[in-house]
Amino acid sequence: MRLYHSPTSPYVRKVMILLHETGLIDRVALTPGSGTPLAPNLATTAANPLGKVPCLERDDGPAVFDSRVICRHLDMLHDGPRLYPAGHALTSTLTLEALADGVLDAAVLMLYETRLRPEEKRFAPWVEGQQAKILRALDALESLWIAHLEGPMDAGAIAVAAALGYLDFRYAHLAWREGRPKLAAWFEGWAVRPSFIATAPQDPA
Ligand SMILES: N[C@@H](CCC(=O)N[C@@H](CS)C(=O)NCC(=O)O)C(=O)O
Repeated sequence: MRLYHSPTSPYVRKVMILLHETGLIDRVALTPGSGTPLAPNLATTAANPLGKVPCLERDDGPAVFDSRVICRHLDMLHDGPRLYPAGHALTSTLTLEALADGVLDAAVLMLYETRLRPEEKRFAPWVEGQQAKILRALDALESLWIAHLEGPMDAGAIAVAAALGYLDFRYAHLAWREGRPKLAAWFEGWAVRPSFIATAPQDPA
């Protein structure tokens, strides 16, 4: 399989963590695929019309995207405990993953706003609205999701770890740990996992 990859994409990191945790990492070749809406990566757009990473070319079928679909697909390929559980538990896992991905969506939109949009066209209230989404989601993680996070590892927990790692990487000034001691303590356990260390973002800039 071939994964269109970016060393800084938190969505790619979700997939990479899952590959490490499940032992599938050796079955995937990585191809550089970073692009932006202003400068699409042609290899990535050939595989994924949306031009986004991650995108996974399977050995036996068309390319799959986005990170949620890739993670679910990969979860069918290993012999360990399922990261997307069967039955009613699946709904919680998917909701948690959606919450974490929503943090990433807001954080990446904020980054594009400052990196890609000309300064005179920026609109501060829109950026503040994205940041408010992140802060509300973090508060929900602290107040509603700790018991789930402390249970068996699932794809939702992987997504949360990737999201918190991305906030540390790009938005350390948000100091997300302040006022969220349970989430911070949970994340401490992630920071030492080999899958998390091996996938730490590397900014070429
Ligand atoms: N919902 C997608 C989001 C993927 C995404 O936005 N990736 C960014 C990199 S962090 C990207 O490739 N952006 C290029 C573009 O928007 O053209 C997923 O979960 O995979």
